[in-house]
Amino acid sequence: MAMLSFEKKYRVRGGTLIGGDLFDFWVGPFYVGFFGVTTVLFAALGTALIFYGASQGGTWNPWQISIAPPDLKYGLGLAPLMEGGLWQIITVCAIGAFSSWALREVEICRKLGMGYHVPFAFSVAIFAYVTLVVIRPVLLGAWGHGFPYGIFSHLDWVSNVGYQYLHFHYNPAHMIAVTFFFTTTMALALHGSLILSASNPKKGDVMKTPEHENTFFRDAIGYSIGALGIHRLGLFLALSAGFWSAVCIVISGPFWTRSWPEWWGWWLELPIWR
Ligand code: UQ2
Repeated sequence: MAMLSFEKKYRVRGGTLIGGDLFDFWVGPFYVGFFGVTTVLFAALGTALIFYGASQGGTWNPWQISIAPPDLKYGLGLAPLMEGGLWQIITVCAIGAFSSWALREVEICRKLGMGYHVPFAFSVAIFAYVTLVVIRPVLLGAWGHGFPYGIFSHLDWVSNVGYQYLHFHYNPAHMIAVTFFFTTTMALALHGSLILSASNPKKGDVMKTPEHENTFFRDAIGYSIGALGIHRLGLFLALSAGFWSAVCIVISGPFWTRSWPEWWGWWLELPIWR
């Protein structure tokens, strides 16, 4: 495995969050670390439990395998293993593995003297998942409000919860989240195409410069956000998409129990129409 010369300089001990030198080494290209070990342990246990649950579920069809959360009657208590207990342990393993991975990213950032933007971004994705399987179920008073771990079963869950609010697209936070998802794809399409247009010349030609990139957008729309700016914008758009997704589901139930179209009653009841 080729190692860049600067990597040798940074592949030194220190910068860990916990345990000092414990597991502070590399295996091949991979940094291990305390949180690398906890990631592997949580992921291995969680995966083994998913396979065990699948073996008890009556099908090995990958589309149909599903590990369901407990019945609502168990509230926020522990459920028997085969009645949602497996789902509860798998959820703990998933959160343990995701958080460990984020903290391992933090340790790598510290070793390299970099900003924490990558673990921060990943944390927003973890936050969206935790909102679905912990925060909202706790606010509603039962683990049974979490979603089942299965390919089609989780799609059915999304569809059913959507219809429970009659028309989920009228959820204002869902509207904001969708707008951020679409804007993210537009920003990445603009950025990816701009970079390739400047940096992937025909054979024999030389690469264009960042000045060409700026000039393209100044000529086209009178404004260029800049090479650093587009990445700040992209991070903001993507994190906002995840954040508003979490908001749109956590308000559904805990803070708004009627249909989402009805929420817009405030608009129809404005005194200006009277
Ligand atoms: C840009 C720039 C880049 C880019 C892109 C732009 C040189 C290499 C894509 C253009 C982006 C603009 C004008 C912002 C668009 C706004 C939204 C909300 C999508 O100027 O600098 O760097 O990649």
